[in-house]
Amino acid sequence: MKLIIAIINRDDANSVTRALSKSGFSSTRLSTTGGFLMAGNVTLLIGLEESKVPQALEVIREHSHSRKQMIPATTAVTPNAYAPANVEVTVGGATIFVVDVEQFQRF
Ligand code: 2BA
Repeated sequence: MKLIIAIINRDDANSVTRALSKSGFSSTRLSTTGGFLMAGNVTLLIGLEESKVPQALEVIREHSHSRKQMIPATTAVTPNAYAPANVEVTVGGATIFVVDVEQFQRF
């Protein structure tokens, strides 16, 4: 058994969880915050059989979109006085970890 930990954009969360559910995957949704942008995102926990991992990843991929976001260039990041005030970063689609599950119990 595997556990997919998927960090996705808040704006994609409903669409991803609906599509997962429609495809027969259970998921738990956590409200999380990215350590870099300090902006809200959503982390999904999806427990599933190893053989189903590719299918679940495809569903997540289909419904997660990357976005360009402007962030303030702090002096710590760009000490140059002529540096732009904002810097563009590309966020997502989804950041995925697939980990082994040692035991799965439901009481
Ligand atoms: P944040 O940490 O808020 O990062 C948002 C976006 O900012 C990242 O998008 C990346 O484009 C950029 N970024 C992050 N750290 C940076 C740095 N030190 N310098 C320059 N740019 C940086 P994504 O890579 O798509 O990540 C989206 C969210 O996924 C992250 O939000 C974080 O919550 C999570 N994440 C990404 N990589 C992770 C990792 N290795 N471990 C745990 N969580 C991760």
